[in-house]
Amino acid sequence: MDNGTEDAVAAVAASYKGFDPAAYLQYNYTPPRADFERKDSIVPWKLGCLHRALAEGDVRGEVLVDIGSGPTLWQTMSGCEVFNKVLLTEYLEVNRQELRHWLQDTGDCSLDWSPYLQHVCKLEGRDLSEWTEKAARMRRVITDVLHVDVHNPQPVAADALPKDGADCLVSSFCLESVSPNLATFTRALGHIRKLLRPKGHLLLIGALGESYYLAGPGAKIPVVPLTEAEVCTSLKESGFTLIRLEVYVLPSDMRVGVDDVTGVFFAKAQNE
Ligand code: U87
Repeated sequence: MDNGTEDAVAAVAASYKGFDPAAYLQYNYTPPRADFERKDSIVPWKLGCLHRALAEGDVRGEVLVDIGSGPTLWQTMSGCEVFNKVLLTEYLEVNRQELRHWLQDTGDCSLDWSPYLQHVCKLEGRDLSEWTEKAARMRRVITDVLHVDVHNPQPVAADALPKDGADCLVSSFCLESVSPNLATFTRALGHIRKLLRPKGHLLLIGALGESYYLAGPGAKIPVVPLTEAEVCTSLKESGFTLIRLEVYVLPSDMRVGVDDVTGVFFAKAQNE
């Protein structure tokens, strides 16, 4: 890519210096966006997509990797039951620190994940009280929190993954939130595909029509606005076969002033 693109990538990276994990969790992971009493709230929708995609039985193997985890743990709550080894990855040290606090159970977390764990237990047909067992399983199977940069042709350290690649990748709201334009988004998809074994699955969640979000007071981060059609084309161009794409349209009361997202997509795809 040309210098202009690399400058634009660097400008997005600079905007991440203001990322505030506690504020970010407050904006996106409390009601109304995380209201477990409502089926049309964003978080229950996302958790339902991941649960269903993994319940279909075709996504199997040993190793699951979450790309661009941020300070959040919900993305692997279903996957932790299917895979025996789960790796989280994140670009910012403040977010890796937040994840480690929860994994080490030190008590100083910015968000209580127990309602999330209870909700996923319910999706799995288990008793709510089993959330503590799910938490224990997550702390056992998540073996590392690694650095990642999706703009690097080798996004995570080569020796961190199995030689043939992971069996499954999950990634939520990462690629479009770190890419200045569609070409860089597609290139990043190609980079993460290299972490996946042939025929391995990708479960990708992301924002539609978003041009910015706030990641803390005064931390405005630019986003490449995507359409459903662009997501499908980018997946194909970067070597994935699309199995299914689902779209969620934001109800007006989920537009809470922390971004201008209009919808959310969920894609289940397979490496060629
Ligand atoms: C999450 N996965 O909350 N390479 O889903 C790799 C990088 C790079 C880089 C920065 C975006 C927030 C999306 C987590 C975190 C996702 N982060 C890291 C936000 C935007 C819509 C919306 C959002 C969240 C960076 C929830 C909901 C909605 C962040 C992560 C992106 N608005 N990763 N080069 N640079 N990152 O530190 O942790 O990507 Cl409901 Cl609607």
